[in-house]
Amino acid sequence: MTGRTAEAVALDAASHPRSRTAPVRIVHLGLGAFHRAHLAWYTDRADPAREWGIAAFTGRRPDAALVLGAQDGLYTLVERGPDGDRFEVIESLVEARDGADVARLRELLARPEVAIVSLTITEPAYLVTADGRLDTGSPEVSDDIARVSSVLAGDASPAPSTMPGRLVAGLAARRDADVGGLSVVSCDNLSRNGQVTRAAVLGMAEEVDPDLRAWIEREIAFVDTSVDRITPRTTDDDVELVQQATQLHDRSPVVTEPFRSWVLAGEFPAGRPSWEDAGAVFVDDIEPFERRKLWLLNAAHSLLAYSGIARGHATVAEALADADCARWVEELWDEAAGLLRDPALDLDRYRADLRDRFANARIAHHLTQIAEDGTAKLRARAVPVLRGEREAGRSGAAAARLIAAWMDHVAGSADPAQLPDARRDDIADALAAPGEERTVRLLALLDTALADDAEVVALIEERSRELHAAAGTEGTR
Ligand code: CS2
Repeated sequence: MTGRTAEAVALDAASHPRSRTAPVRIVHLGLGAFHRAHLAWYTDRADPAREWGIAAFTGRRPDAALVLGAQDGLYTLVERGPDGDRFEVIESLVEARDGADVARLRELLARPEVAIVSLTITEPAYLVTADGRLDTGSPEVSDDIARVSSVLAGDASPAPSTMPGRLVAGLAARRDADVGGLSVVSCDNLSRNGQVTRAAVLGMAEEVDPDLRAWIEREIAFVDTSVDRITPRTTDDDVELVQQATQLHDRSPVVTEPFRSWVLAGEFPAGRPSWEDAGAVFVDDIEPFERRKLWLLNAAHSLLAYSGIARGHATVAEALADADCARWVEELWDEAAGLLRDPALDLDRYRADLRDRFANARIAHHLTQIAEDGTAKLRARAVPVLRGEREAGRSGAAAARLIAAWMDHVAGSADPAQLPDARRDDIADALAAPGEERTVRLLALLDTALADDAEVVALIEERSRELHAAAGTEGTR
């Protein structure tokens, strides 16, 4: 490690003895930075008695388990405000595993004290169709149906590789152990994320064992949540900075903003940490909160990403400082606000906070990271606003601009077959179509009803011309 000072010692249980190591009661899928800045932070803060340990399984990056395992699950959370950094060692993560270790997942879920399975697996990993059913047409899903069936028949390998596959294999072990239900808590940016998880899991269970499906329907609670904390990927510079500041050599710190929010709706039949002590809010109806978050924060992020990259910007703060991008964000927020009528949402305040959060230039939130997985993200962030506007008899021009910016972004890719998007092959096929047909086919990846509407297609093409005129570039579509 470059610049490692002589005094720095490795961060682990020896250099940072915990008052007590919590027993595993939460199993998490998707060991990324966001989880470590969010649910793991809330749990650490809400559970001073150390009764709720998290065993986390990796998703896209299996090496994260090795790095964190070597540190006994400990890591530094850097809270980066506009004026400075705060460092804190998080203790709630007590086990880190490769996501492919489904045998360990099954072992843990069969324990009565395990009460929660939480998820941060990214939007496309739910593998549901636009109408909300398990996408059995996807090769990943059909391979996993076969794999889960063999796990249920007693064959340990090959292990399932998808979330629905792994979770159903784990829940089958819990049913067989007869230790009662638990809660599944999705923490991804999807509308009704708990219900989407439920559909994916029930769909998989139905394919492999209809009795298991009935058991899951009876015993497992799927909790809807709205999650928020801006957390870019960790860089080598962050590792260096933590070492300089703490004299601890932490190979996997997480940098996040001071702001955090977590709204949950659902049941916890086997118990939960008192997350409300750390500021989480439990509500009966998640919808207004999730809409505010997805349509204001996340939609603006995607707009800044696609329009900002096209205009040569690298980070959210840089794009927001561009007067055109900032105006487009405000117009998008005006449309979303017109669809969010509940005064309790306090949208003026929410928007003011977002402007400050996005402008925090000390958080280098890279637009290329936000630009990933556009199809799954825009389905939740742009489509409902555009549909809502059309249903209200308005044009939806600002939401259409966001979709146009995404289309221009994918059309500008040197090799669409390499795009960081689960639907890259379909995008590449759509881009091969000529003229307007291209717009229709790209739009159909987001929403088929909108793609059938000639006025919407024309509106998106007009917005694309406007984006190019503003950037002084030629359209490629
Ligand atoms: C971002 C989110 O990458 C993205 O798509 O919009 O990760 C965003 O930073 C979080 O939802 C903030 O809570």
